[in-house]
Amino acid sequence: MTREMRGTASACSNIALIKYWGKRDFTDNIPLNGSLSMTLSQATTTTTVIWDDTLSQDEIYLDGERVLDGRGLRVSRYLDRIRADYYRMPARVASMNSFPAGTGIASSASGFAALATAAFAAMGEEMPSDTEMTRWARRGSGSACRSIHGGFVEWLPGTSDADSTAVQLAGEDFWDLRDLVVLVSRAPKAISSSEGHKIATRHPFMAARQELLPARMLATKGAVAARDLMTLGALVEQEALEMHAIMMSGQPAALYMQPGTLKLLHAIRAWREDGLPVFFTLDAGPNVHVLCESRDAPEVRARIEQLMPGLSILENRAGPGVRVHEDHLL
Ligand code: 2P0
Repeated sequence: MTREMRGTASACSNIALIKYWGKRDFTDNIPLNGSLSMTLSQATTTTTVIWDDTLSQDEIYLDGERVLDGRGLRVSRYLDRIRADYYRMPARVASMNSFPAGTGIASSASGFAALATAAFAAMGEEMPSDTEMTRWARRGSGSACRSIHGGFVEWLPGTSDADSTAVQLAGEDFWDLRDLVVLVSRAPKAISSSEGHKIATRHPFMAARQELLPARMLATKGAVAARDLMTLGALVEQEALEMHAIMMSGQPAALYMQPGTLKLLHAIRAWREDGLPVFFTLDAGPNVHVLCESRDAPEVRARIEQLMPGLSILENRAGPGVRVHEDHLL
């Protein structure tokens, strides 16, 4: 009897409202603190995995191209961890992003959530629980554990591989919040996220940040539960700027913001003074995530286009969790 050894999954990226920046453990991606995210509907990775014992080594394709560099190695190393517990055979892996690579949208979050899920789906056995899948995704890339779930998600930091998992706080239909990702710059990052985590972990401000975070997390969860954008937005802006303060003052320093980033942050604050409820957050890069209610999204988009003509804007609502399906790439 032949067995289907092929599986495909799609996962959305996510934007952290409370950030993961600094790790307790670098092998299993155990964070220093909990984080909270919104899953992004328009930033999807689809991945197919085929376990195939006729191959002599893994074959990895990203966006249609065979990759033989560090990105492929990272996928193979990850598959080694699954192979250590399950099938010991090579795999053919193909992955496609719905958003262009190098835009600064976190493709490792959607990428490892989709890869982990596709790898297990390809085994043709009963899937591990969602909680177990958040663990598998996290081992690939920390923020990927939050992309297993849709809507609004909390990563409970735990202290070890056993208890660091992500849980859904609210589904994608709970609140029609919008995140307009404004692609301010496509320049490659000078300091990678993995390097950034190391620098942050040894940063002298980190101890103070850890003291502040429990209260901020509680307030942020309360604001999401109440669908209270004014409270949420204030917390989220403070959080984003605090993370960038640590990035900018680290050794070495990471200056992710570009002139366009600051121009937009100032404009968002001015629009708010004008009565438009709009807020920002930032990732480890120059692009701005502009948060607003769905009813204000057309006005916010028009103002961004007027201020900075020609920039791409990716408008997200809260997206779904990872899905297994039959639309295979291979
Ligand atoms: C986050 N970021 O919470 C934070 C905010 C970027 C800024 O998680 O080393 O790619 O793969 O666990 O998940 C980016 O770091 O790091 C990130 P690894 P990851 O979304």
